[in-house]
Amino acid sequence: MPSTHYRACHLCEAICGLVIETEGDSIVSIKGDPDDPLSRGHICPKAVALRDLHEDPDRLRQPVKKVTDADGNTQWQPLSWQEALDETAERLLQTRRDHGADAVGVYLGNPSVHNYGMLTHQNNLFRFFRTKNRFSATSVDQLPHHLTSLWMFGHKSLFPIPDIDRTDYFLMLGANPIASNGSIWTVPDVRKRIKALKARGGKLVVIDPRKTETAELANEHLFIKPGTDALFLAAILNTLFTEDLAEPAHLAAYTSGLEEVAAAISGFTAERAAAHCGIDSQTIERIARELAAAPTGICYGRMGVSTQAYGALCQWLIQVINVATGNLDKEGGSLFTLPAVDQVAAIGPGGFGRHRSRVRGLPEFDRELPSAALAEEIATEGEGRIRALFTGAGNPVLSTPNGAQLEQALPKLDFMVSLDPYINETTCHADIILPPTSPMEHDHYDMAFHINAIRNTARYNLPVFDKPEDALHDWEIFTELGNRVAEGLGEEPRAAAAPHELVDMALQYGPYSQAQGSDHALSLSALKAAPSGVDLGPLKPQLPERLMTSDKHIHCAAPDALADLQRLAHEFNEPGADGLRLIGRRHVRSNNSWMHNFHRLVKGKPRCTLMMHPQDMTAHAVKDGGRATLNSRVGSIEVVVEATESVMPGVVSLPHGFGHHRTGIQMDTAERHAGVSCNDVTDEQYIDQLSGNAAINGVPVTVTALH
Ligand SMILES: Nc1nc2c(c(=O)[nH]1)N[C@H]1C(S)=C(S)[C@@H](COP(=O)(O)OP(=O)(O)OC[C@H]3O[C@@H](n4cnc5c(=O)[nH]c(N)nc54)[C@H](O)[C@@H]3O)O[C@H]1N2
Ligand SMILES: Nc1nc2c(c(=O)[nH]1)N[C@H]1C(S)=C(S)[C@@H](COP(=O)(O)OP(=O)(O)OC[C@H]3O[C@@H](n4cnc5c(=O)[nH]c(N)nc54)[C@H](O)[C@@H]3O)O[C@H]1N2
Ligand code: SF4
Ligand SMILES: [Mo]
Repeated sequence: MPSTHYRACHLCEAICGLVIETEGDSIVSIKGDPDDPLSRGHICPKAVALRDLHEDPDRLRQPVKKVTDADGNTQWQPLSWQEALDETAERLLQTRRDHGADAVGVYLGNPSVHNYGMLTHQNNLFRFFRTKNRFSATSVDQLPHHLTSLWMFGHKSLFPIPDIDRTDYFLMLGANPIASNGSIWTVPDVRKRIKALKARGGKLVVIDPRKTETAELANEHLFIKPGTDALFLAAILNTLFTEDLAEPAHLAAYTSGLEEVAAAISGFTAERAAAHCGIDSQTIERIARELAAAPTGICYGRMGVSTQAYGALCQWLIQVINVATGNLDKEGGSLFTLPAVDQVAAIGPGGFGRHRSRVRGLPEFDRELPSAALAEEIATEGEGRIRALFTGAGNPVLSTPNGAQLEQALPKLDFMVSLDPYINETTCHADIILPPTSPMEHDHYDMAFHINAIRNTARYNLPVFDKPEDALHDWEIFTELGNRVAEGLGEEPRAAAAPHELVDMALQYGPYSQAQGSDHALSLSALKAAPSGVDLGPLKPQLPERLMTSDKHIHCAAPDALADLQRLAHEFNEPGADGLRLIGRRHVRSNNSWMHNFHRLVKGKPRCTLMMHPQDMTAHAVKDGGRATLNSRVGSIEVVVEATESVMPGVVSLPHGFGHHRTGIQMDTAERHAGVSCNDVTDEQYIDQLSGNAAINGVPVTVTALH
């Protein structure tokens, strides 16, 4: 019997609504849901891969344990859930008993934020392991955004969201939403929205070392030398101050510290920036003036300015610019959201530097240490060394800097368990793999990304298929493990409400609840009755009430950021070194490391190429399509070079998430499109020294032709 299901896609931050047709156990079609008030029918090529993921024969359906036979051959042996959970809990407990809580390490990857049961239930297990050694994809990604929000707005998740549909001027740095579909900016169908911005006479300016798909659409694209954005942004801000263009307007009454910032950046002139950025001083000043003159404007930066040596400084400067131009909390500027399940109200604000990593002394953020320090915390002997590791929904061997070093460290563990559907580059090192149900087999409410969305909406969807017998959801695995650990410690297990019950409660007391006097009267049953989602309206100004600082002020003069300006001044006192810099690249048919096992997403021209400017190719004697080694302080990989003028001279670009040639993985299609891992040359020591975030962009590299 054919039937129709509704579901939001959880693969990326755009959270597009989908209509899924099934027939029996099969998915017949996946289409965009025109009635979704946020995505309005938009869909990208990855959505149909949800079917491939569900049907993938390589996706584990049962726990497996690594066993080694007498000849030293390893094999994966199927286990019952009972056996797998008992053994996992016992091994984790044993490590805790013998070596203390810090001996248990945790790494959680990106999909753990897209899977609401993982968010609501992970603490059913982790509350027993109050380890300092927690890591996640945050510190190879958006950590600087959290830090800036904590400093300025009082909460790590209070992100200003670009109001693209109503703006006049959009200055975008280090983001490629046409490929990524937006990040810390849930903006389905961004292409149409950029076109509409231009059609109404608005302007998009893109600052990027590569002329990306987004830059192609922009009114203006400017190449920038990787890692110099902080100079560019400081010069924009300085121009606003020196030319008397800074006008916080409505924000003035509850903004503090702008004068201090103005004084601190007074030496960062456009001339000084121009000497390093590759953008001339007149252009920098012109952009500052245009932004100030526009009735409404946005300054926004993403991965390219977050995962670089001045990530936190860049994100802080961006938000100070939004304040100084009076564009924060204004329609057509950047606004805070008010999601139906409000994370800002529900979770703590976060904190920074309350403890440091054992080996390198890197600061924690929100009780997590920088992932660039994971390998050394496993490999370096001594008290507090990580001896057992739990990974969930992550692939740090491919996704964290110097992944090869981590790969060598993992076998030193006494025990490793991975909560993951695949045997991939990371999980192949585990002793036990616990595979959850497929996304089609559990319900979905997006807990994380409504907070970043350009419109307030809410959507709950039931599972497309029933849960198979003898399968567990991610949240059930956390609960089952937690219960066993509780028993081992002689504690009472917690009664665990299901994720949907928690969401129901949050909705019924949230900002759109009857209890709060909202006409929307949201509850789970209200959302079940509207499977394409409920529209809660456009973003609205909410300051100062929405601020979480104790005095309800925006704090511009963050002491750590002001201090970091010295590092910037110091580094760029000298002319920069000339060598090549490596940057990353995303493609709409890929998603980090785990979308390469689906034929329809990987077919066609190989995408794992090193883009290089023809000028640099001549200088390095490499040819289009030729082979070369890409070398850095930490390693060398063999690459195929692709000639293009879309990268600026001095810059090479390689996508991440490839490198599926490693032995021991069981992902058939990915192995046949293996590529190389960019993170075998990114450097775990090359970080944003302020935040500890990985600097995977702007890495100094050399290229040597192979003939
Ligand atoms: N050089 C370079 N490195 C980068 C980046 C870059 O741009 N350049 N980008 C960085 C960024 S932004 C990020 S977010 C990280 C991502 O880093 P990671 O999160 O570590 O890596 P992913 O490739 O997203 O791996 C996701 C894993 O989750 C599993 N998985 C998928 N869905 C589920 C689920 O529902 N439940 C469970 N239990 N498992 C699931 C997949 O099988 C896969 O093993 O990579 C970072 N690394
Ligand atoms: N198709 C697809 N979509 C995705 C993902 C994916 O892997 N594939 N991953 C998802 C995830 S986890 C994330 S975090 C988001 C990321 O979303 P985005 O940040 O929008 O995507 P990126 O392609 O990483 O864009 C970073 C840009 O920064 C540029 N850049 C590099 N170095 C510098 C620099 O020093 N200065 C400046 N100004 N620019 C620089 C790069 O050329 C690139 O164009 O995408 C999400 N969506
Ligand atoms: S843009 Fe993102 S959320 Fe939308 S269909 Fe593609 S992968 Fe899914
Ligand atoms: Mo990410």
